[in-house]
Amino acid sequence: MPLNIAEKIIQSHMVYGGMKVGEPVGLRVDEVYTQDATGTMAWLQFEAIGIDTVRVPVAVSYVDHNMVQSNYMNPDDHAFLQSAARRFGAYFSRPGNGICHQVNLERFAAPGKIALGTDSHTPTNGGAGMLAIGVGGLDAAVVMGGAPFALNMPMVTLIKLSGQLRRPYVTAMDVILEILRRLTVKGGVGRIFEYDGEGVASLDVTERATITNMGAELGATTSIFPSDNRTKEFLRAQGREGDWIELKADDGSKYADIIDIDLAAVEPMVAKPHSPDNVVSVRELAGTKVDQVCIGGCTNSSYQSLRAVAGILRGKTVAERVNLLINPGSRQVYDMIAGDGSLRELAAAGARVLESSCGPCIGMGGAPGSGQVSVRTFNRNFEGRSGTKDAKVFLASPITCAAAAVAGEFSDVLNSSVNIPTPQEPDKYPVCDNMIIPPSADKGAIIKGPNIREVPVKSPLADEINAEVLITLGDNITTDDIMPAGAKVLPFRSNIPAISEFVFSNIDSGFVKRAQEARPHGGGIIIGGENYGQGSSREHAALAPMYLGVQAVIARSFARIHRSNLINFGILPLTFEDAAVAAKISVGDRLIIKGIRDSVQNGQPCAIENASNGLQFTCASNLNERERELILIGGLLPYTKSKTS
Ligand code: MIC
Ligand code: SF4
Repeated sequence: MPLNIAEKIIQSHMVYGGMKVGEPVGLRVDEVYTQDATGTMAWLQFEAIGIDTVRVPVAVSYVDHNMVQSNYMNPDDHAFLQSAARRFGAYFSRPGNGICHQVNLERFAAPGKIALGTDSHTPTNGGAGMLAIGVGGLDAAVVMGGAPFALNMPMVTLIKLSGQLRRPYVTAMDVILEILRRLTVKGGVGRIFEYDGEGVASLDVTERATITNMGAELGATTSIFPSDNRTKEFLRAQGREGDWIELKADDGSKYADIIDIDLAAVEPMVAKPHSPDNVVSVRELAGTKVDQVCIGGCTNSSYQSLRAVAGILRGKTVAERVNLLINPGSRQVYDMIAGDGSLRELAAAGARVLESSCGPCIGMGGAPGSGQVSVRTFNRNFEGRSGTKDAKVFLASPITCAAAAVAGEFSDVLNSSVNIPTPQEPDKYPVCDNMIIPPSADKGAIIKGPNIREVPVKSPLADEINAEVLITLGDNITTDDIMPAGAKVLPFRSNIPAISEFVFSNIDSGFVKRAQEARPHGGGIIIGGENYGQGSSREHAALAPMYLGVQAVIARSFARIHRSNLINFGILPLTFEDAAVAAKISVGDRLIIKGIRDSVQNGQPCAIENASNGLQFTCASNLNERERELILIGGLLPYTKSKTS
């Protein structure tokens, strides 16, 4: 049977199951990587499982998210991660080496292989033909312990690229923004996007990676490009030609559907506040004043991008009203812009060049001022994520951003006289892995600072839930809404009791108090809309509510990673069979779900009574066999321990 690329990789890694859409499939994984903000939990969980050494061919622990070190907590986390990598046999990418996805693309991504990463933008590696999937920390820990990765087989959608980009004005960022405009933030749920068509050859690996990176904003399981001569050139330039294999879909392979994109017709695009799918052409915004510009992040910080930005800024000064911040994606990129004079051009123009880390993208510094307009090459512009609640954050290409930095306003770059060099892909990247510490035979002790606390574990599912509705929400609630990040909250990622004080704090300051009061009286229930939990992989958005006594989330639909995280921590994700009943549920109502263990076990709908108004309704649990076991026993950690003991 002819297979597409995703099916080829899945078939060659299949441990159990099949490739029937929606059915469970277990996969052997070639690489697992973590980053610091999700990694401390992942490595604590790995430790709790009680296995000596990672059982995947490659495990890498990156430090890139929280590098501000405003007190002991953050460097303590780094020390813990370094000691855990040494103890358990993982590579350790030291702070300063760069953003996990960019560094992984440079140094580890390999076509035809499977990677899991504890970050939703892991699909960046799909630019090099790797099937790379974002997961919660506990999923990663269990796979590092030797278990297959459990996934429900996604549909595969073909995105067929024709034509060529109108370079240098139109970039890969504009392509993915155009796709987001068409498909929205829920358009990719349950799907893998596979790219093909004659336009593919015109994109280099870093451009492809921009597109697969931001496929996460579509809610997709992952996105992947073929592995062709461009992939080979990239790997050769990284000194890793040996990792190359050719990868293309068989003639006659099937897809769930096909989307056509003519690259020549793509215009410079911008996502307006506060969602990555709120996309318009930059033309429509020409003249809108800009106060801050941020360039970098894991979406658009390759050497080629920064070289183009330096070209635009050459000999100019950043507009008086604008603050320009730049995070080179990796130390390799930093090295290159330093070597070719770009760094000097950027600094001379007034750019504030920061370290190779996530920085302003996750609100770790670089917050805009009150009500300011910030335009960023990043992938998310959720309300408040920048650290400033009333800031208006736009997402755009490095070209659009650099032009805005100089002009102090958006401009129609396509029809402007902006002079932009078209940087060529380097023949050879400066490879130096001295910031990556390889696994060593000398294991050493694990170092845990006082802010690093044990992972809380839930008790098995009770037969009855009798809990209070804590919050009712609309569609597309993000994990940033549930569990904010940023400079104030991120330092508590290793301390669940402390971080739980911030659950929903950006959208409902009374939530935590209500949850704490409800906890001794049966706990709480969250009512969501469509695509509940979109965005990041942070399992804290499940773990902290679990710690606060949340028993179930009832929504119209869930984002993939968050749904898995809820199940992993024993929180029941239920979907309304009749969505209209949601309007009859209010904060403070008591919901009673009787005989719930039986309903879950038998895959039956759960009958729910709203004791506050007598409303009776049903919800589906839609759990597969493994997920039922997880929910019944209280989550993935007790489940894994029960299997290994
Ligand atoms: C993000 O971009 O939201 C993050 C921060 O990288 C998250 C991970 C996290 O919350 O630590 C993600 O994308 O998964
Ligand atoms: Fe870091 Fe932002 Fe990328 Fe998340 S999206 S990994 S915070 S740069």
